[in-house]
Amino acid sequence: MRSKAPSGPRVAALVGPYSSGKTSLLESILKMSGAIQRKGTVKESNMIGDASPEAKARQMSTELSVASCEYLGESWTFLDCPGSVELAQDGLNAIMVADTAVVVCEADENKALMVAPILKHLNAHGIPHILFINKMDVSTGSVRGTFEALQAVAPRPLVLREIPIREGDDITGHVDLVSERAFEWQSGEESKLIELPEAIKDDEELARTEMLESLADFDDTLLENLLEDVIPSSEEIFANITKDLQENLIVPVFFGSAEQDSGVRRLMKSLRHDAPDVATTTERLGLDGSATVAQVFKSIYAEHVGKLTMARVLAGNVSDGMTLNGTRVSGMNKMLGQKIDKVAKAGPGEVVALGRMENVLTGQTLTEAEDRSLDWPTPLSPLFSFCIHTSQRGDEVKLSGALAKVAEDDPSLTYGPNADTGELLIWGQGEMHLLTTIDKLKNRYNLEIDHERPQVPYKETIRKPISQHARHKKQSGGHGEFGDVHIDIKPLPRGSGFQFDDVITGGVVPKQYIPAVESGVKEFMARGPMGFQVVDISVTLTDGQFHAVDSSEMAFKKAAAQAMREGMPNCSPVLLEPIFEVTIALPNEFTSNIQRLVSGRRGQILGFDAKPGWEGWDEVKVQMPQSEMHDLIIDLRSMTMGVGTFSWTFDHLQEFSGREAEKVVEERASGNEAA
Ligand SMILES: Nc1nc2c(ncn2[C@@H]2O[C@H](COP(=O)(O)OP(=O)(O)O)[C@@H](O)[C@H]2O)c(=O)[nH]1
Ligand SMILES: [Mg+2]
Repeated sequence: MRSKAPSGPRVAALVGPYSSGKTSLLESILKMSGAIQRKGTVKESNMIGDASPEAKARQMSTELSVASCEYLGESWTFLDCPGSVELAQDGLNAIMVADTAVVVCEADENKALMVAPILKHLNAHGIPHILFINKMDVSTGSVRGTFEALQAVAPRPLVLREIPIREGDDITGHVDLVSERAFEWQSGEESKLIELPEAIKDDEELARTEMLESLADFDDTLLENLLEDVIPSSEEIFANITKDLQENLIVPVFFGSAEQDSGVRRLMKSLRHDAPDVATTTERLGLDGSATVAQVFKSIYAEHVGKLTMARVLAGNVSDGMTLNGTRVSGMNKMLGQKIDKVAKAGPGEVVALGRMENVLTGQTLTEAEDRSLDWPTPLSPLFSFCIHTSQRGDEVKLSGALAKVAEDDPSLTYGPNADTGELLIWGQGEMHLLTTIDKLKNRYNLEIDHERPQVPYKETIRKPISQHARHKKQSGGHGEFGDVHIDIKPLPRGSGFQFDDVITGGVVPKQYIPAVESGVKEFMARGPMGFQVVDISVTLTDGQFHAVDSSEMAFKKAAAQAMREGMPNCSPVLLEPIFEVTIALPNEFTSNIQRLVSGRRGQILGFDAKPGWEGWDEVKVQMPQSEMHDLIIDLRSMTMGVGTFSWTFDHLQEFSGREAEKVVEERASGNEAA
């Protein structure tokens, strides 16, 4: 039953945790549709979606891949999103242009939490989605248990569409709860219609009632019927499911095995009947739909081809030679994994790769004339960093060019020099994300990159004031050098920076030399007695002497630096370390464990609250030294099944003493000797 035919090709994003079987599901679909002849396996590393050298090296998807096919005369494009939390950005972007998302997960109650973040994101953007519980051929977990565990973390009501038929521990087929027809799975083939097994009739009835009750929450007629014990027709139920999915009211749940091709046809049929089309999606995105509009969801720099801009046409037609956002479209392609086919024109619903749109960025909306921008997710905040450098001298310029391109491909990657340490830093979502990035720089730009843990930009200050006298005097043949200064060095409150003034009267230090005194002081402050930049002090020039012939700016500068060098060690110098304010987001069942994580890293909890819009999640506000944050995300993830995350800002500098601080100073000193 279908109320109206879908307009144009449809797009489904395959999302879900790492290794749940998204790429395998894509292969199964492509094979079923005839788009590919044979399935590769992840181990063979010739999966349609995992062809880049970085993906092959890791035997996992490291980037979004795009594949199109025809199924029963209708056109589909699948966006296979990498599942790793560290590579989540591509998926968050891809769901924005999809009509539906298929959330692939495993039949394991204990892993349900890993599905929570993507469900929250889909719900937040109102994107219709279906759940596919995969790996039923090997899983020991129950469909029912998994369903309940998923419901506990899902913002929308889940509706189980089928129940399993079991033989011992194995699942051999399913019963469709709408049509009440039973099917036996045949590996690689279409399932066989069988008699509904007597043994599961009761279960089936119970599950069906439950499904109908869920649907009745969104339909008054259905509710009335149920209350009066009127059994609705299959047509009526199907129509309800279609409407409820399209309006993102419910999440239908299917199960199967991507590897055995079981339940995949069932899933495709459901997509075919229930997934919204591009017109519905265009409406959801708030477009009126007459002029040409295409949304860019990914940019790829590919060897030999240059830059490819992946866009979905939402309205109108995009054709080769057309000018979009001021740039001429030069070459249009459709993609099947690595295979690229040239096309001249693409209509509403289609996904195309546009050539040489150099100035167009991921997230931009392409139009011919008007300036438009659709709702687009903000890039994930940086969580982990490395300091990088090229091993080849002279490659620095090449590196910054390559980084610009890689970062354009991947908005969750940022880079730039650290103002305090001068190191070139790359920031991303975790160690694997950054190592993949370094691989890309090597594989695609031929750059050999070394990486290490970034330095912490410690500073230092003083706790005691002092008055210091210094005289710089040199007699060397003709002109000598003479400068004599008295300075007061005083500590200032945190965050004051540096102040310089003078109380010179009677010209004991001539006016023209006073700025030289200040610059001598400043020069010294770049590296205090502990080896770090000095902050939060004031220096006052109180007295001095000059010589009519031998005094010069240079002489006074040297005298001032000498006064600092001699005086500062007696001012009770102390190290300052940067303290960040960190907001940790995590499922509230883990909140009580945060104390241990935070206190183990010299941090302090400021408070916690429910995370707005994320039911069941907390936000914990914490202050923590920057030096303890390098691998915070690693521990946080291992404590929260990979889903915890945080954001941070610099808060203040704080005195740092004791054994740990001494070690920092020692390391700094020995590092200098080596340099
Ligand atoms: N037994 C079984 N293994 C599966 C199934 N689907 C995927 N796998 C395996 O699970 C692993 C991860 O699959 P993959 O498709 O790469 O997961 P992705 O990270 O979600 O793309 C691979 O070793 C697959 O062979 C399935 O239905 N049954
Ligand atoms: Mg994959």
